[in-house]
Amino acid sequence: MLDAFAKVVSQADARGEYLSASQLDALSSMVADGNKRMDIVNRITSNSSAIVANAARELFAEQPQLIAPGGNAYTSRRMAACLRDMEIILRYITYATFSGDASVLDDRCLNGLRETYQALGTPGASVAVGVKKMKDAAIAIANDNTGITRGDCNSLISELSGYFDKAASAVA
Ligand code: PEB
Repeated sequence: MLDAFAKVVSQADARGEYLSASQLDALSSMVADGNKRMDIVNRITSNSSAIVANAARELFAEQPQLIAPGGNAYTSRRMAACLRDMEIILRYITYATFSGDASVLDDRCLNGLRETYQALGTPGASVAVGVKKMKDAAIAIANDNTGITRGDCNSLISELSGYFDKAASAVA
């Protein structure tokens, strides 16, 4: 598990070189945008229950077979497992966003997840739809500039969006 700083250090060390100017520039802009990054993580974290519940509700409205008798989220036990899975994925996305690096998401959440769903008979494509719905909600919350001065969050939003895309394509 790496963060953006440890990643660059390990890459430089593997080549036996000092940190390059472009690496320092990239990290320097990460530091400069640090408050925005923390704000995004904080907003998603404090709205996580609503993000998960709304995404699941929309998923089940679009794919009612999941909650019909025999469906993959039918019975409270499976419904609870499904909501829990979405919560886990969102939580690891907040860790990756905080770290500025996908490795925590990859190593501790996505690695082997497709195979797990195949073994369970859980439809990964439906999980991916749920992740996409969490993405839309999280981006709207992260981008909400009500009551604050609008700054440039484009690169942070595209980084965030990349973590959701990575999670969705890891299971679809
Ligand atoms: C991954 N999910 C499930 C299981 C595991 C995971 C390991 C089996 C063990 C259990 O039931 O607890 N666990 C989860 C995860 C990590 C982890 C992401 C990462 C660290 O440790 N059912 C649906 C939807 C979808 C869903 C499409 C969006 O209809 C999920 C939610 N996951 C789902 C369901 C089960 C499950 C288990 C329903 C239970 C499957 C079953 O027992 O039939």
